[in-house]
Amino acid sequence: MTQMTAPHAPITAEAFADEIRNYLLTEQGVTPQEATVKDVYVATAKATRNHLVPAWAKTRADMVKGNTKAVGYLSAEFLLGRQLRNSLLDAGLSEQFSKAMAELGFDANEVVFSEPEPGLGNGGLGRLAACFVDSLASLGVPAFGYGIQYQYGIFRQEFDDQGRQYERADYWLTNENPWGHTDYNRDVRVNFGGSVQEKDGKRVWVPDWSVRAIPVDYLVPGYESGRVNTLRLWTAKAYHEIDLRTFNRGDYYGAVHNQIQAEDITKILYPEDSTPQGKELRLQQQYFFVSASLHDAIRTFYPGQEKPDLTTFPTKITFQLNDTHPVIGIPELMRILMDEYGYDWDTAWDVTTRTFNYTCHTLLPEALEVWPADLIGKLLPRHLEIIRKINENFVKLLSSLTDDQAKIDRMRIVTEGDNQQVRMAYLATAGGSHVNGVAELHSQLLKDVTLRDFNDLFPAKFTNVTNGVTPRRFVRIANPRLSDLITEGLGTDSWVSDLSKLEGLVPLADDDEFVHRFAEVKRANKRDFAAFAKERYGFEVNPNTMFDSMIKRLHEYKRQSLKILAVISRYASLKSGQTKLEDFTPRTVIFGAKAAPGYALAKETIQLINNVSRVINNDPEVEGKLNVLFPWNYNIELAQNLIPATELDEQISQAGKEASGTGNMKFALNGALTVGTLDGANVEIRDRVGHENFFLFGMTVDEVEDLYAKGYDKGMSRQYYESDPRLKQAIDMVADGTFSNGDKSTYQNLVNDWLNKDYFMTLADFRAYVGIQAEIEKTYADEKTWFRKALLNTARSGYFSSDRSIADYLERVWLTGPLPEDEKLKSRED
Ligand code: GPK
Repeated sequence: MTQMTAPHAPITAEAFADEIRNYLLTEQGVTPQEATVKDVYVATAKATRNHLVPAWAKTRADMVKGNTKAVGYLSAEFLLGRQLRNSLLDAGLSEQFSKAMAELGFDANEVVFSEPEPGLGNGGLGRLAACFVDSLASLGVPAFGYGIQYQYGIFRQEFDDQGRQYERADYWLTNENPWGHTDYNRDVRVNFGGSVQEKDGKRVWVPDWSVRAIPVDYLVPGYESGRVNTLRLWTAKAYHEIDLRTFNRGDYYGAVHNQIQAEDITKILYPEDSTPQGKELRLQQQYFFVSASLHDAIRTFYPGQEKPDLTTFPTKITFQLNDTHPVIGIPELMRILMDEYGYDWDTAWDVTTRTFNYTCHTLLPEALEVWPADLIGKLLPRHLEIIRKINENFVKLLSSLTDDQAKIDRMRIVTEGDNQQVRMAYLATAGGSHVNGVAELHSQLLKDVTLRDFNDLFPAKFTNVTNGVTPRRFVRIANPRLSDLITEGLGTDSWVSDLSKLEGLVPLADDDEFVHRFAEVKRANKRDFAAFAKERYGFEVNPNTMFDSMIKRLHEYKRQSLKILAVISRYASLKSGQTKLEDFTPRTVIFGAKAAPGYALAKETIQLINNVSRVINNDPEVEGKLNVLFPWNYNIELAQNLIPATELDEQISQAGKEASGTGNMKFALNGALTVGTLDGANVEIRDRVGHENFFLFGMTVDEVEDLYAKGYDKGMSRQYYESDPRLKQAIDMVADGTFSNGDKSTYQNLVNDWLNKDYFMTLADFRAYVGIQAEIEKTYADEKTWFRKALLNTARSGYFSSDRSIADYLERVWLTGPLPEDEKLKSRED
């Protein structure tokens, strides 16, 4: 990667302060003396954005006039996190910002904190999309992110006095949003409903309602690439907001019915992660943003052309389907090509299959979306016809490839019989060029299990791209102390754009002085976190304890219950004197997790964690030794504060269930050691950081399969409960009311599940987990050894940069690259 400058002439802090004053006055209408922190945030955001706009316009122009195929990343979620620090970094204005705030008399951090966090995603999948657009821009690849600007993002989580989760709406857009530019002049009509009619031998869709899709553009600056891409998030508006005749009759609600129906489409993010509900509004959302995006791409790449040659479309842009959510784009592009531009089926199919690629993010069958054919037919009748024809042709193709009728039946895109279903993962696999999983193990299991039949017949479609995370947000910005130390150790800060350079730190693991300073960074970050936790949550945190974190969505397969049972067991043994207080490594155990609002067992687990925390934290016998924290509303901000302070990271999913994980990468980069199973990207992290620097435990995928074959989930878990006294004691404490003021019914569902089903084998892995924790404590007792291992985790995790993931996609899937350098330099001169 070449070293590039920021996309603008650098300015002084004084000049930047002047620009901010100017925005305050001309747009907010306040003097610096009158301005509040929020005013200053908005003005600073606008001034920063302004510096990026020329490179943004240039990047778009170069993309349209050049010959470099662009990437369209279609995703229902982009979990961005706050924008200010990142935009300042990429605009080369970070230092000017600090000084300008001092000059204006404002606290820089307070200004940063006053930005509401855009939570337009549920978890890993949405955050990955945000990392990927950052890396695309940083590599100089022309790209659009396409998605939805939800008016309400992921819910705000709060806990009631019983420790139960409740959800509040996330009002992130109630104040001025300086980052999003609403482009009313580039709207797109999106149609729904109606029927298909025959006209002059052609099938014609006659929809019965439509919605106006309006783009809201976010700038996606690259780090030192001189490029700024676009994240285009659509918002829905009605064409006719009010029906005056109805209003005049006195029916005020009826008069705005149209508006409500239209605007509901982008009202709220569905909060289910990995277990979507097949709701009609969700299908409306999917079609809405995908249809608008495809039309937008055609308009962008064939400007002003009445009859564009769309057979060249796959040379202009390649679309990545981020999971099954945008897969309706396949029949939509077919429809656009045939019905709007007059191409025949075969040409349309050829173009479509060369345009799309599909990333699968799961192995859980319930996360692979399936839509009732009736529902698609009601909302998108023409698309259902097209899907049926795709299915018919696909079955014909299969028949020419195999005689195995059972296999052909298994592979149908549309199921047969009553209640026909459309399997979106199969549609994506049949209708795109490539299919990839998100870690090596995951991609292998996709080929061997989930999409096995497809791999048998179309092996060339399948590939792997291991996930990655952006080092800008998750190291450079989140962990400035570590960043400075790395830069010092390497003698350059080029690692921020080429993370493989971290490897150069490996020899420093034998330099006691450097390891000591690495440890000092961690300790300072722990003190910072303790202060943050005190201020934000009112928690008392002892920074002289081991920080042990588990942050991720609450899901049975991720096994927060394994962690909490081990904590309970440890607590019990401290109380009974089985573990001597003086032999014990004091720990602060930190959980962060949201549960889908309708996921009962997950919510019960949250309640249990909160009450275990309450009991342990109020027990003077273990004070200063064991502390359990559950900061509510886990989000990007909390991640950025906690990850740099964490020493032990928990990645303890049942083997074969976590597709990749990305938190695991963020922790390793920030010098935490992982305790984990052989699952997802844990496998690759362990191979890279060294097996001796990773705490492995638990069953493997094969062992899990063998245990299912023996009938584990049909009642075998009880044997584990009966035969392990520590496990039995922990579960009994949950059942007997220790964590519910004596009430035995509070955790009844959880206890029942553990003893009778335990599908994800928490009980079967308990012994191994408790065993590895003892080993962890032994290692932690020797500080030098621990931090040497931690440093090696940082040094050897450079591979997990999302820049590397994007480079892999470019080579294996998208078959394109950065805009040419000379084009950029030339265009910057003219
Ligand atoms: C997978 F299927 C899904 C989903 O609906 N949401 C989601 O966040 C996650 N994911 C996987 O669970 C993680 O293992 C993976 O790292 C992440 O997607 C990104 O690929």
